[in-house]
Amino acid sequence: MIESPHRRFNPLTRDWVLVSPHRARRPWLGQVEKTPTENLPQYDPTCYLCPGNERAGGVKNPPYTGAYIFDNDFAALLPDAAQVSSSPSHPLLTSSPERGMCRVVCFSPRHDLTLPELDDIAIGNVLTAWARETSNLGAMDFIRYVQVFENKGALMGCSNPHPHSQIWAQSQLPNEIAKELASQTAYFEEHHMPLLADYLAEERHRSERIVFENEHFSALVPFWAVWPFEILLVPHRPAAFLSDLTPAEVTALAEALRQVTTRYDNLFEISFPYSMGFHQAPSDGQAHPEWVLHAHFYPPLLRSATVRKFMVGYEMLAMPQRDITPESAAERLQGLPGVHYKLRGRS
Ligand code: H2U
Ligand code: ZN
Repeated sequence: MIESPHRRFNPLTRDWVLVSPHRARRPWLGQVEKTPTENLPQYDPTCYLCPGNERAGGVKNPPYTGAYIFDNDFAALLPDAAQVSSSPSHPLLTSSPERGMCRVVCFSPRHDLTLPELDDIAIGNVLTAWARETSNLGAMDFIRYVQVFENKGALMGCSNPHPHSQIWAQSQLPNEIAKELASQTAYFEEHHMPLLADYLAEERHRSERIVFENEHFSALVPFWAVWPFEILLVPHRPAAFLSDLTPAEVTALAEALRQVTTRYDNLFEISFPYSMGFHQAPSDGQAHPEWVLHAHFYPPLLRSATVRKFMVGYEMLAMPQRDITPESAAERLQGLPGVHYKLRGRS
């Protein structure tokens, strides 16, 4: 492992990251975050997402019992064909209409239970909802890509503590997907193997960045991780969509999600903030043998529950930079208990 400053290449996005391990212990007199509120009620009468409550748009939630899905009342994308602005065309002023739909998926009726506090059956139900929504939205003629994601914690801009995720389906490929499609396609054409299948085989062989593994999934801190405790979750059998997974693989993915989020919470013994999401293949009706379904976890915390990694000056103007190595982050996460700190002592 290199301990002096070096850069690492991300073959999925073709970006570089600067790694400066010697900088990990620099003094910190900067901003300190508030720790997340613990002990939320099981039901909050003022929550827009709890069963039976009225949402901000005026619709009342049913008394739901499992995962609950609804159209986002403040959707960023709309299904109707937009009018393009009539301003004079110029190659430096390019725009194009974007159509789409936004949905919200509540994980469960419980206001107080985050992913790692749900059992594998309940997490499996969320996975099934994500898979079904991806298939249904992706089958619409104007949809080309479906993004499933969760913003967790006030630090990540989550607007409501009731555990939920979002789905944005749209008519064109977003930037990150366009980059990942280009690199996975080029790799597949050259090597006749999916890029992520080859990468996973190498990581499993080396095992220094693996955080958790079961029969069907591996969670690892990628070699090119940008965020301090970033994780990539990859299936052992290349599959392009959540709906391609067998029931056994769905169960294994539920366990892997619970294990990753449990270790995150156990790291600083707080409800660990992050943005996570699944990158599935484009929903363009084509076969995607190059594409391997995967989840990215991007958590902002660095040293403690209250000191975050800021992606500011150099990161905004030049390139991402990290202090702790991906290997030391993986070692810490891998060594943490697989039982959530709030559930310890309970059977
Ligand atoms: P966050 O993941 O950013 O917290 O998003 C919650 C989403 O829920 C947000 O996109 C939607 C917001 O538009 N929402 C509703 O659709 N109805 C509501 O009554 C509240 C929030
Ligand atoms: Zn609630």
